[in-house]
Parts: sequence; structure tokens; C-alpha cells
Amino acid sequence: MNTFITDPRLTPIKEKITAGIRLDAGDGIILYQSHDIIGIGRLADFVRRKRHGNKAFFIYNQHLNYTNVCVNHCRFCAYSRKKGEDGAFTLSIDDVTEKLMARIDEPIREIHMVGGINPALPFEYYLDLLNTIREIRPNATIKAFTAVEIDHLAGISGLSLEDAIQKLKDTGLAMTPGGGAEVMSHRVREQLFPRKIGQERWLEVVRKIHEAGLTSNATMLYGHIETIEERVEHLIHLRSLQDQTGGFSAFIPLAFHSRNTRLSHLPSTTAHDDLKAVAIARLMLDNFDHIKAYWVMIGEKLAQIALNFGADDLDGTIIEEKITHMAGATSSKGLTRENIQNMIRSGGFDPVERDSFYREIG
Ligand code: V47
Ligand code: SF4
Repeated sequence: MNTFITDPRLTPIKEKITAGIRLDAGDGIILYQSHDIIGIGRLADFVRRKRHGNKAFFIYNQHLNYTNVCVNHCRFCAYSRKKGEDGAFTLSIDDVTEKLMARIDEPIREIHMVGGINPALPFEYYLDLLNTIREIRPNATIKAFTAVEIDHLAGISGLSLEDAIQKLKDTGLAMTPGGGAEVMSHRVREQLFPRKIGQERWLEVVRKIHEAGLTSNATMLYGHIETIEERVEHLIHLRSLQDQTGGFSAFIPLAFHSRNTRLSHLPSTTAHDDLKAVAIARLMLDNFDHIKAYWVMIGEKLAQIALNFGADDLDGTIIEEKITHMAGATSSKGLTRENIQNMIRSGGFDPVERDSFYREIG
């Protein structure tokens, strides 16, 4: 491996990677402490190319946010509203139909749907959402409800967690998005999201999702008050669960955006933070196939560069992203297939359109 390492602390890590030896927490901390961004990038690129060669994946998808009413009041969230507050919304089934029909002529493969924890909505509402999407978009995969929502849905369904997941699966749910664990640290949870389910429950719910035969993604919200050690611990929790279930598909680092939140005094993440988040995930998560550079959060230009730092996936066309844009994201709200293909090609990679399970689209 030709790595151009300038930080000597990375040399033993390079040796482990070349020998296929798993990195430990200490290695993760050194990687985060190091400023040798090119060296870290070369290591991550080596691992990325072993798995995916020159391919870079994307999907034609649509985001749907069904409600922003939420009782959890996470301090980092600009998206949620209290019931009745200005800007609060909940989509009716007719609204959802309208949003899907507005793009019915596009070859959408995946509907990505997340929302707040809104106690006014009964379990049947969620089943109606799934049924409606399935009727209008029979060929799209429904990737919906983070483990936080699944926990809530089980609570209101009157069913056990296992039976609630099975019911959602029978109604069309095929996959769950990665959010909700944020950073697995009791300290950070206490300060930023004390009302949201904790890490033990998040891991338990995800385990049940995987045991039901559904795949899920995992995310990490970084760039707020978390420490390097807490980031590394988060990755190791995910890696351990993946060793046991094999149910995770992709990992997506989520760069914190502070505008309109109660943490608006915090600065944005830097290019180094964002590239390291991708590269270190690739190096630590040796049992995850896919690392996404989420262009919504880090911008289209840095997402393109992230393909050289361990990322193999740019997510997708998206259209109408709300959660990050309400917190000040300056990226586009959506991209065309041509935009994404061009980003990939002009970076020297081969664009591969995929479905939710990374099957290549002819
Ligand atoms: O868990 C909330 C994050 C997540 C902010 O699986 C914020 O493909 C940045 O799950 N700044 C939900 N992030 C989104 C999610 C997701 C997103 C993209 C792809 C996938 C996938 C899943 O959004 C939450 C939280 O970590 N979030 N507020 C903010 N101000
Ligand atoms: Fe609610 Fe999710 Fe926002 Fe937290 S991040 S307040 S759970 S919508």
C-alpha cells in the first residue's frame, strides 16, 4: 500500500490494516487525534477499494417526513415542533398521496420516511402510511422509522416489540433508517437528548429489527459536545452488534448543523472533521459493507472528495430534505440522477445506481 503517511503514529495502524487485523479503540483515538488527513484517507481508500473497487453507489429516492410534532425535544433538533406551535405539521394520508403522486413519473426506488414522536397518531396511521406508499409505489422499497420510532410504535400498538415489527414488515416495511442513537454516551444523552430512548434500548430494538429479517442503517451525529472517545465507543458498539446480527447495511456519519437549535452557539464541523468521520468509520467498521457520504450534510463538493476517503455511496436524489435544511444546511434540497453521476464520474469513479439492498440497477 502506497500511503504517504506523515504521522508516525499511523504506521502501526497501517500494518494492522494491511494484515487484515481489526483496529481497537486506541487506534480509533489516534486516528481522530491525527492531523495526517491524507494518510488517514489513503488507509481508508485502500480498504474501500478492496471491497468496492472503483464503484460508487447512489439511489433514486424520495424523502417523506410525515410529522415534525415531537415530544422528545432533543437540543440539537431544529426540525421538531410542539403540538400546536407555529410550523407544526402532520401529513394526512391525502397529503402523502399528493407528495407521492407529484413525482410519480420518476423512477424512484426507495421511499425514506422519518418523523417525530407524535402521541396524537395511532398505530393505524402508520399502517395506513405504509399501505398508501405500497399502493402508489409498489416497486419502491419502504425504508422508514428509526429505532426510536419503532420503540414508540411498539408502545402504542398494544403488541410486543417483536410482533409490532412483524406487523410493520407484513404491511410493507423493508428496512429502517439509521438515526436515533446519536452518539452512544450516557453523558451526551443526559445533556442533549434525555427523553429519547437510551443506547441499551436502541441496540435492543435494532437487534429485534435485524432478527425479524429487516436490514437497517446506522448513523452517528457528530460535531456537537461529544468527545473523540465517545465517537470511538459509538463505532465499537455498532461493530459489536453487527458481529452478532449482520443486519446493518450502511453507516452514515451525520454532521451536526446548529442553526435554529438550542446549540446555535456551536460552530459548524470542518472539512477535516467530515472527512475523518467517513474515513475512520471505514477503518473501524470492518464488518460494514457501505459507508455513505451524505451530501445533504457535508455539501456536494466535500461528498465527492469523501469518495477518496472511504465512502462508497452518496445516498441519492432525495428531494425535499427537511431535517438538516431547517438547521441551516446550504446544500441543495435535491439532486438529479445526472448531477450525482457527474459528481461520481468527475471524481474518477464509476457510478452505479442501486436499490435499497445494493443490487445494481441494469
Ligand atoms: O437521528 C437531527 C439527525 C437523524 C440534526 O439511514 C441532525 O440512510 C444534523 O436517520 N443536524 C435522522 N443532524 C436522520 C436519519 C438518516 C439521515 C440520512 C440517511 C439515513 C439512512 C438516515 O437526523 C437524527 C439526528 O441524528 N439530526 N437534527 C441537526 N440539527
Ligand atoms: Fe424528535 Fe427526532 Fe427531533 Fe429528537 S431529533 S426532537 S426525536 S424529531
